[in-house]
Amino acid sequence: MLFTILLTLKTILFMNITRIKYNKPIIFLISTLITLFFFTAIYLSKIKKKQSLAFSFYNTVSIIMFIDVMYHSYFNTLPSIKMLDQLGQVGTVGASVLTLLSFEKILFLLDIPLLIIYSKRKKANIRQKNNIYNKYIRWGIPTALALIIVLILGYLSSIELFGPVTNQELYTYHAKDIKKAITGEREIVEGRSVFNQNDLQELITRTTLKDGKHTGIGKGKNLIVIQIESLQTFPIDLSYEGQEVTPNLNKLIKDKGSLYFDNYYQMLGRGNTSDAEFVSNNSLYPSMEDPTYTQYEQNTFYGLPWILRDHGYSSWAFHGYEKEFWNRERAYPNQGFQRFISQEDYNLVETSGFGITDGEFFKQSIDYLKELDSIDENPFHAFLITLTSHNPYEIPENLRYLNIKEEHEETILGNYLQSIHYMDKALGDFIENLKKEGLYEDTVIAIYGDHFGIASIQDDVKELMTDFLGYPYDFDEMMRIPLIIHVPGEQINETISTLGSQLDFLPTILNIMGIKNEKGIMFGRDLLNLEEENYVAQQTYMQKGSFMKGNTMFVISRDGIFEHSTAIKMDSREPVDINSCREMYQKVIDEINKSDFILKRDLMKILK
Ligand code: GP9
Ligand code: MN
Repeated sequence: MLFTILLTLKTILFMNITRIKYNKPIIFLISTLITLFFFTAIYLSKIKKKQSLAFSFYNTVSIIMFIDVMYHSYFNTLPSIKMLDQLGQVGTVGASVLTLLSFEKILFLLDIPLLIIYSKRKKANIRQKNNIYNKYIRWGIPTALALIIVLILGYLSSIELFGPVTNQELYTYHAKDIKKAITGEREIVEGRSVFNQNDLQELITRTTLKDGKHTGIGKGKNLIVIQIESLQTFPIDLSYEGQEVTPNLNKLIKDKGSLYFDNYYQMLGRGNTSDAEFVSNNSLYPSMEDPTYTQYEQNTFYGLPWILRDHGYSSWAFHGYEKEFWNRERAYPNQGFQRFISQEDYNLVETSGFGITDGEFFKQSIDYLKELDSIDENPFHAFLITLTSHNPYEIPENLRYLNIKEEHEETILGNYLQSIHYMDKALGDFIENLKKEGLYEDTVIAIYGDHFGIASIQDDVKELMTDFLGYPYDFDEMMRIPLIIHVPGEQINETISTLGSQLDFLPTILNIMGIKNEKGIMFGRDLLNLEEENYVAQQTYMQKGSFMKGNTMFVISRDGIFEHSTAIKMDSREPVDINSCREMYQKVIDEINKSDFILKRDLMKILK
């Protein structure tokens, strides 16, 4: 009885933390009936170790709830069993995971030690009593409960609420997810309804860039792309207690030859940093099933490294962490990188968090860049991925140059600004070194953030950020990242506020480099020569079907019901009539499905 009561209380807590909004009573009823089903099946049975079994069940469900709420507070969705593959990575991000802990989440586990004692006593009692129930009770009660559950689920199906309810209810969500993992069932229906000859034609037309604004200003130059860990837009040009947080980035943005995209967004699937890389280099949507670098490691691709190589470039990737992480080492050859300079190629003289500091990473990369440059007379492409400004942003004392206000000390915001400031310094030194080594004048430099650093999901963090910024810290501000493209020697300087995302990086940079993508296809658009209004279709944090377009942000409801969704004007935060979003909602789902279809069928193999 005690386990049933406690698990019911935990169900209420679980529903609260995961912010279930619609169909609450029915979700609660299903969870409670399933809990009752398991406990009655155990306690009324003939098995001897009833108490141990009931306790194991209780613990398992408590642990699953705990994992779910932890995951939910970062990703705004429930985890999939398939993520067990990535369990090895939890050790690496352990410090980041700790920042998500809160008292209410610990409650899911807190009672277990006390219950161990209680359970031992109870076991003794049960042995004494050794209740044996007649078979009508033994079988009848659990069967009746199972029947009620099946009837409710059947009824929900008939009123089209099966999906919305089971996407949120603890037991049925995981049961569905496990079934999917076992049967290998995939999200989209493959076939002509998803992708036909017309779609292919439309994509080829989209991919065929026309000459226009700034086309070819970087032609024949080297290209260094720097993907910065957790860099959002809000620290750019931010004065914190009279100190510039990113003086070097600010200077670069103001320099002649710079284009600054200030309405640019992350675009991630299950692979976080590695998806930022994948999407930016390939202009395809990331997978939501597994990290794209793992799921499609063997696929054929025709992204930035390959396209540049077809124009004589040599293309290397640089990252200071273990080469196996995010499956980079195995995925990079098919991405087109000819060499991967990873942790083992650096001297770890100074470390922070994951490993080598950005300062050392950039410094030691210079020699490798010289080697890359000396391969032949042709230009090179280098893709550098930084590391130090990674969650939880606790960098060593001697790398903290920013004076943090007392109230922000040891908060996620204070630590974040500190580590971004450090990264900016390392980056500034790197640019100076490029100049010294004669690698600057002939090189286009593109810099962007991989994804947000501060999540807006947890209420306390959201409040801290809203207070700090003076405007609501919602998904739009959270996922906004800067993109800077700098072409030395050019007289231009512009801030481009066209809406875009990492999906648009490839077409945009190809326009700058004056190179056409003749073999592949791209889902993004050249942000400098866009004729129609662009849109951004997210799948993480905001779920599939959500989008930003113009000034509108449409967020699909977690239960997947269109009518429960919300839409606002991003500038005034005023509500928008969701009916005006229906067409776009369908369109973004179709777009993502098409991209998914291309990955699933490995279509690039045929096209390339
Ligand atoms: C690891 C680094 C961090 O190599 O890129 O990845 P993240 O945890 O941000 O996805
Ligand atoms: Mn990252």
